[in-house]
Amino acid sequence: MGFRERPLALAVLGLMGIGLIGVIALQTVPPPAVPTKVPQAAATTAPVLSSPTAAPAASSGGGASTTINTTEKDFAIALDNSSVSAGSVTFKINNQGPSPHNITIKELKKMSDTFDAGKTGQFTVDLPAGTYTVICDIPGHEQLGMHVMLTVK
Ligand SMILES: [Cu+2]
Repeated sequence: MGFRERPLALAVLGLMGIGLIGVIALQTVPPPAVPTKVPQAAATTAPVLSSPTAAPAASSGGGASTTINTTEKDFAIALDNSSVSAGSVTFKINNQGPSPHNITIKELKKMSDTFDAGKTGQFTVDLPAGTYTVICDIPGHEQLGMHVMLTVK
């Protein structure tokens, strides 16, 4: 190492020293302050004890009980519900006439009273699952249009 190169070497050493000091200085700078407040999310993310919200429906212990509003006229039958659950089914009959009409479950041969024009009444029958034809049993009325399908499931 020649004499003329020493100042350069010293300079290099000096720069290295400054650099080293700089590195140390950077490493000793305290890290940015970390927020010390307790995260509020902890409370809201705590596991919530789940309670059963969909308790099984209590069994009725028997068949369903269904009401079907039934309108009769010359010559048609209209049911407000043509698909019901098996069990006791009550037809609430409104005869809008002018002829007398009844309600008959054709397949079961079960028949209501016959109601005159303008009269109302009820007919309750136990219906197992199946597909039924609801008619008016008065001769000729089914053929004239008084028939409707009822599904029981
Ligand atoms: Cu009829």
